[in-house]
Amino acid sequence: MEIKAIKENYLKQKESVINSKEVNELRINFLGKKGIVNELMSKLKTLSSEEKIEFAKEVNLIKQFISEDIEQLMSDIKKRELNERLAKEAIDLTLPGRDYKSKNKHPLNLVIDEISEICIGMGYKVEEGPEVELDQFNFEMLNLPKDHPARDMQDTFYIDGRTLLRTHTSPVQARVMLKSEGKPIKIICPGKVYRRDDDPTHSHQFMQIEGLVIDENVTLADLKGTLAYIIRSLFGEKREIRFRNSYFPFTEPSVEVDVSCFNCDSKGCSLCKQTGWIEVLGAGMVHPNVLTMAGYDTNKYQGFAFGMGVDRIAMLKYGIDDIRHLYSNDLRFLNQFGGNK
Ligand code: FA5
Repeated sequence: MEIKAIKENYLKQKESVINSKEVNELRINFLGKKGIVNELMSKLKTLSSEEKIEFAKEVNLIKQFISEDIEQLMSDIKKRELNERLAKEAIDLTLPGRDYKSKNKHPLNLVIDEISEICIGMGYKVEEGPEVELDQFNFEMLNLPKDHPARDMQDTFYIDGRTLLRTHTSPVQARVMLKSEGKPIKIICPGKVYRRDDDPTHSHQFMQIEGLVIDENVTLADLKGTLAYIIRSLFGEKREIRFRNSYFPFTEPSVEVDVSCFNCDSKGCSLCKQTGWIEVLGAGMVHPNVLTMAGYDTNKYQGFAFGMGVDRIAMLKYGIDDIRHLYSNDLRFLNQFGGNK
């Protein structure tokens, strides 16, 4: 009789249950350790052994009925709750999208695109390399062994004893030479580089474009003609270039390249510091040690390489007086570059 009352009680309580939290409460109330069904068991000891068997059977039946029913109830309610949530979260496809304006290219990218186009027109391929570089490629394979004093020219940020933020794009030379297995190369490599520098014309992060040509019968005259063509395409047909002696461990001979001042037509002004010339890049003939380390036959092949500072070219081209403008993300500055070259 008591068991029948429990079932009725359960069915009555069930009617008012509306969410999964309340289903759980219902479960605990009837099937929990101290729940109504378990409490029935305490009556066992007052019964005779025959009654016990009959009573236990009925208790088990009601337990089974309630637990199956609660499981079904829980599953129905969860389904309903999920449907309600989905209906609430439905995306309104008629809402207007966010206005995303695609703006001008960054001046550094304008310069990289322009130089890349000029070089691709001369048959160069574009290669890239990692910014987190091994000492092996940034220095060793460029004829700068450990403890070489010329490493001081490019002080950098080390990640560990053998890994660093590359100080120039020249390590891409070494990587491409190894990959090319002794065959001719004609590439440019644009990318970010890092040094421990910080003043109006030197940033700790800046960009370079490397150029490398390896083939038979490559001479300094080819280097000069190539650079004159690039510089005139960038700064105008009237520009002259001049080579000055310089030193890079990975080229021999090495040169700094100046362009005749386009601001004053070489008469002397503040831009060229009254000299008539502006320095734009470093270059030279690839050092035989570099070729040999990368597996090239120096009796057959020679090469030239150059590395230009993209920031410097952008500053000259657009009359930017502080390199830090290029990295400050100030829209008043960036919006002045209308995407024109
Ligand atoms: C080099 O980095 C050589 N790897 C270039 C090279 C390549 C020579 C291949 C020979 C053959 P240098 O340290 O001079 O050279 O840097 C080249 C250019 O990067 C400079 O002319 C300058 O325009 C630019 N540059 C150097 N340091 C900075 C800096 N901190 N901020 C902005 N531009 C810089």
